[in-house]
Amino acid sequence: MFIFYLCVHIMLPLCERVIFSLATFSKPWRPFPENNEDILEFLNSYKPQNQEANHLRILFLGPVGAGKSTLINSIDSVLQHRVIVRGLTDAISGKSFTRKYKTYKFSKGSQGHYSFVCNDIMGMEQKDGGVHVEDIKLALRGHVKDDYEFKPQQQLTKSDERYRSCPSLNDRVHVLVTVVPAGSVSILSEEVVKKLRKVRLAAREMDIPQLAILTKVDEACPKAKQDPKNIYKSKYLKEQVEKFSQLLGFSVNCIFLVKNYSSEISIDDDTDAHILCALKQMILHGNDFLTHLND
Ligand SMILES: Nc1nc2c(ncn2[C@@H]2O[C@H](COP(=O)(O)OP(=O)(O)OP(=O)(O)O)[C@@H](O)[C@H]2O)c(=O)[nH]1
Ligand SMILES: [Mg+2]
Repeated sequence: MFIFYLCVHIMLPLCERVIFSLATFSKPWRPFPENNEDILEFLNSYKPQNQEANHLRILFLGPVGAGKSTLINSIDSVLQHRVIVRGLTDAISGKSFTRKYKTYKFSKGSQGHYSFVCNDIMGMEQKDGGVHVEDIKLALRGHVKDDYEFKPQQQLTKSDERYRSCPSLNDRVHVLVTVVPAGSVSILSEEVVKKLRKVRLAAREMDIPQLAILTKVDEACPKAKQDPKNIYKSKYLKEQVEKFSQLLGFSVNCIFLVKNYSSEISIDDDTDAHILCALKQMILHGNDFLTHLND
């Protein structure tokens, strides 16, 4: 009896899951991103169309260990054509490894910097742990200065030296990107989903465009690990995108699948392509926001 139960209720669903994670469409359900060089050229020449902004600011947010800091390192790696580890990442802590608010600029060598910056923030945890939702709202409005150390139980107050009273357009966030591991979509805790939803509504009030990145596609899908060209062929990953869309209300065309540079020592074109594709969309959405801000 016990063996029967084990087979029907545990082994069978497990086998189904493994088989499904290997299933692929014959053609990618989203076309493979355009030529990397074209996107790099676009990023190189990008300047915000709004004269009051010197750069476009992207904020990454998401649960602890989702790969936010690694994504920023991956963007830097694509732009510098070698694997870069600037933002510290962690595999084992279970608590947010990133504790301070930090802006990352990306070097163009002798030509200065790209006209977009990325902000890394403490991860979200259940209950009273992780970054405080009110602090994220303050960051969206530009009130949080760099190096502010988040305190999960207490939000940033106006009297704190790291509170910026009069943020300029440059200090504000122009595009918000929610980062979640592809394999964790179905197991996100109710509390983290609630927090993500609260921030999403606050960003909507401010008209800030929002995208989502599902990371760690290599861990979630063996076919994607085998070859990044399979990322948009995987049935399992497509299902995660759809589930995430339903969970938080992102439209499917605002969700991107990415494999970060987490264990590699050199970059490759196909992994770059997915990072570049997502980054270009962040810039386009953020630029629309900046352009129509005074309409
Ligand atoms: N296999 C794989 N591992 C990844 C990927 N992205 C990140 N990681 C690993 O996941 C772990 C956590 O990554 P972090 O970038 O520190 O995650 P985070 O969202 O910044 O986490 P906190 O700062 O703690 O909130 C690290 O060990 C990374 O190397 C990915 O796409 N694939
Ligand atoms: Mg981090």
